[in-house]
Amino acid sequence: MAKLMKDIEVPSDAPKEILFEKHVQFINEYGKDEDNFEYGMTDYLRLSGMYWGLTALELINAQPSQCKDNIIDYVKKCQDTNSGGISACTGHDPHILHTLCGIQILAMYDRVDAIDVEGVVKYVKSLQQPDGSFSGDKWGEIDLRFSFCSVMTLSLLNRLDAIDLEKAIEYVEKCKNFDEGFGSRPQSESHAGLIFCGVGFLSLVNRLDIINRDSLAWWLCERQLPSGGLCGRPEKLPDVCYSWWVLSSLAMLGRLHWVDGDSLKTFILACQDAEIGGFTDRPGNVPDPFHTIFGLAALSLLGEKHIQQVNPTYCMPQSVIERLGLKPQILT
Ligand code: GRG
Repeated sequence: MAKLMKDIEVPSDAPKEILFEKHVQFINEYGKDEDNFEYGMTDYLRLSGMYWGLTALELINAQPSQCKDNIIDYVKKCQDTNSGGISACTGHDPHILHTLCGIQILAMYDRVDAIDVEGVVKYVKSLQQPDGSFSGDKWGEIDLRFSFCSVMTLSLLNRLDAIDLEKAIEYVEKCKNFDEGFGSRPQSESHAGLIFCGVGFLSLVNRLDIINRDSLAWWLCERQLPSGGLCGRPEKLPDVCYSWWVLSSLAMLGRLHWVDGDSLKTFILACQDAEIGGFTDRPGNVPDPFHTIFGLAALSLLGEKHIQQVNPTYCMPQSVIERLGLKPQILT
């Protein structure tokens, strides 16, 4: 009989509990050695990496080894005084992906006041195009991810009034496909990562009514494979990060219970590195902060009691979202 879907085997000796202490050690050690080759090669991810690692620590109630004032100072140094945008690291061009990460870090530590907020607002506004879409930076690439990041940045700053929201919504609606999924641009293939961006955007602007939620929830829960893991689109392998992109979208749509939480949890736990800590994409691979935050955040959505509650729209601790008085739309 033909094999219907690609999948992997979860090894029987893979971790079955959350290795909290190992993860704290892994994140705090990651990227400490500035003379290391990998450190130099990942400059372009620095601020995103900080958001992933610091949020992961916060969710498991641990402290960063770096002093928080230094972290805030670093974000501040990454703000470009001309455009107002924030870059991945000092000396790089600003980009909306890193602008959002910078603001998420500052919001989490209640220190948005440390930077030029009006500069950030001006930057995000400058990225909006006449058709409502957003470019990632001044070089002009358009992607649904950038619509989501722009709107989330402004929402964290309470400045959604700064852009043409109706046009922005119109563009996001054009990225929705016949299967109710979202692609990176109009007519692009539905992909779970972009679905998170589309659903997240609509949750932020209170317009989840645009989606036929059961059709989309069905597409999303069909991403679960016999191993328990979730993939990002049909015929692809499972990857821990989709535990977040798929599960958070289902949570916003009020359909989290449509996946088998027990087998997903087994898959996520199996993706931990028992020696050095951190999560990998699939069992046995090399861990990194990206898969670590999304593994832990997905476990939080699954109700793991020793992990802080995460907000499915912002991927930040629910306590922070409440402190900021934000109320993204979450269907029940
Ligand atoms: C987390 C608050 C928050 C914001 C982030 C930038 C962004 C907003 C979301 C990105 C969503 C996305 C596109 C995720 C997918 C990442 C990924 C693993 C892409 C790999 O693509 P392929 O085609 O993967 O190599 P598959 O699994 O389809 O083979």
